[in-house]
Amino acid sequence: MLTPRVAAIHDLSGFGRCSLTVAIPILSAMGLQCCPLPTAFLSTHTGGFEGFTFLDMTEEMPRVAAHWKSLDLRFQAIYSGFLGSVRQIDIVETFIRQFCREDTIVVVDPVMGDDGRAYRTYTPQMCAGMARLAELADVITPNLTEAAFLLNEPYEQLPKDPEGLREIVTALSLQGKRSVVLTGVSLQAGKTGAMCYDAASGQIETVQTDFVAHPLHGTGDVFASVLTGALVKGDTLVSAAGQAAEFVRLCAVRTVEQDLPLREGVDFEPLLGLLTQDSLRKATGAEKMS
Ligand code: PXL
Repeated sequence: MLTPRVAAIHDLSGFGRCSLTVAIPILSAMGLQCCPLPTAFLSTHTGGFEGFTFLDMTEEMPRVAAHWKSLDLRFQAIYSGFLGSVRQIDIVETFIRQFCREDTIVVVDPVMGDDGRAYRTYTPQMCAGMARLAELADVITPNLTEAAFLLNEPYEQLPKDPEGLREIVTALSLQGKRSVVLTGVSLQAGKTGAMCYDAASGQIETVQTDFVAHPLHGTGDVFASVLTGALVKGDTLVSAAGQAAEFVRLCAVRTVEQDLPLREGVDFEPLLGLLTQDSLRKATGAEKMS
């Protein structure tokens, strides 16, 4: 069997472990070929570092897509995240339309912000565009801040109770058209996880693991990368979310135990072997709650 391919459309931040520096090793460890289409090259990510450089790759992206098309490249998944400009939203939309085939899984991580605030380079126009782009997705992976942006509701007013959260994931599914994995959901003290609306079954299930620490940078990217890899390997949405939540928990534990600077991202590299050996798939330890 050919090694499945994932087109990964994210920024490349040289330091700080997020986006492509997370997606490439994780997808590779899971036995998948990651083909990066960088949206920007930054010296570091934008959360917690001053004076970062930012090289916008908008002009280059359609050229890369055109070359890949001329080579008739096919992807089993298209996985997008942090975008560098408003124009990139149209470019990624076109990319999805050009490369999406019957069996292609489109995962849009609508990266826009955290803790109720947009990231520094995200304008309201970009957030509106991100919502449009997310309409093309089979699966979206917003955190609660991004859910508020997608639904155009104030973050502070989002419900925190299980019934209210179920209404949010249902609304985000666009009448069951796409699957939703809402991250940062806690239904129990000391736990955190993700509420999943599976468009294939219409079911809502929540995976929970022990809460470790917040804020940890780049955990959304680690989560979405493991989730994407597991979906490409044929796992169900809930199983994929369970593996992703458990991997993030293990990375968070290592990071906190070593007292590492939080802005440097989670210490995931020593744990990549778990993904290669499929250990998390066999025993995720993630609890399922309906
Ligand atoms: O982890 C999300 C992310 C991705 N890429 C860049 C970021 C952030 C969050 O701050 O700054 C460049």
